[in-house]
Amino acid sequence: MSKKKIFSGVQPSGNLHIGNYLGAISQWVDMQDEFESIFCVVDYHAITVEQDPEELKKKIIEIAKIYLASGIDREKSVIFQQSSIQEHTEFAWVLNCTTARMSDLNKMTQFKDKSGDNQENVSVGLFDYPVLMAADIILYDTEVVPVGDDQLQHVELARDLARRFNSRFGDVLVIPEARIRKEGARIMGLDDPTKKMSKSASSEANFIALTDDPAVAKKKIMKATTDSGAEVKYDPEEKPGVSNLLVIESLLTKTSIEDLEKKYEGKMYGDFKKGVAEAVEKFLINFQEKYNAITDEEVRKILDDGAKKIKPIAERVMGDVKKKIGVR
Ligand code: AQP
Repeated sequence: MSKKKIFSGVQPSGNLHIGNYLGAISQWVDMQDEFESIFCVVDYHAITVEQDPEELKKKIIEIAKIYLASGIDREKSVIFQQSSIQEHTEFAWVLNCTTARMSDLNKMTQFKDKSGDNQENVSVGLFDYPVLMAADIILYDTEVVPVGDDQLQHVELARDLARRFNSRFGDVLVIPEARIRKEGARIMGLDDPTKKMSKSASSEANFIALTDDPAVAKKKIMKATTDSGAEVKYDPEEKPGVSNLLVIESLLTKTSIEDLEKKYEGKMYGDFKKGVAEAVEKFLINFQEKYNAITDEEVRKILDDGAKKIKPIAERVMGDVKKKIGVR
């Protein structure tokens, strides 16, 4: 039996954080044996907000290095850069015209969050981003999309657009579904555990970047907002700060939350944070050792080889789409 196909990606913008790693990338690593895996550096998503061109170029390489240092194996999985395959934007245009509606995009909570009070002045691309994401996914006959839970609404839209296309033009597109982690699907901000950890957060105290100096990261954990009371107990409603730190340590050390609660029984928050900080420090030292061992040249070749390998799938699906809509 052939393996099911997964597709996912990260934008080369801002500093990738342990939320991106625990919610998305580490899940991909665990899935790459069971699935035929495609992982994309989604650079055309990054330009929905202003980017410095030189910085963007560096970030694209950085993201691919992060995939590799996290354990994505180039022999098992394809890694490539979105803009290398023109069918992504071509397909997004077709979906824009044939299946996506203004009412779909008006519902997107991420657009509301990212545009804030400035909706009239943000780029059209930021509004249309979920359609490009749908094109990215559907273009490779993707069946499963492993993401953090902030992307669930966008994957649902991809499902709807594929279904609508099929019902109007005939069955040609595969309908994808999201795969969300049970724990870690939403790592919260260290400075405010009621909101998700975010690369575009206004304060660096919000996140642990994968490129943070381990000593600095340790301090960020020690300063993380905790809750009233003294018990180290997993209770996201009553104790969002403590619960978030428990999830981080649990996933980084592959220890159950229950075992961690036992480890910290009768201990103070200070001891607990020290334990989490040490786990984060150890993880970062190990991760960065692997990251620093990869050269830019190696990464460029991996991205280019990856694009060559999967271009035929994109061409076939886009060819079918063109025939169905009558342009070919
Ligand atoms: N806090 C999080 N917890 C768990 N998963 C998360 N992801 C993002 N934040 C968390 C997941 O990381 C993947 C890549 O995200 P992206 O590059 O598309 O960026 P994003 O979803 O817009 O979130 P970011 O990284 O925090 O950026 P900003 O600040 O721009 O919103 C996705 O699978 C996402 O779910």
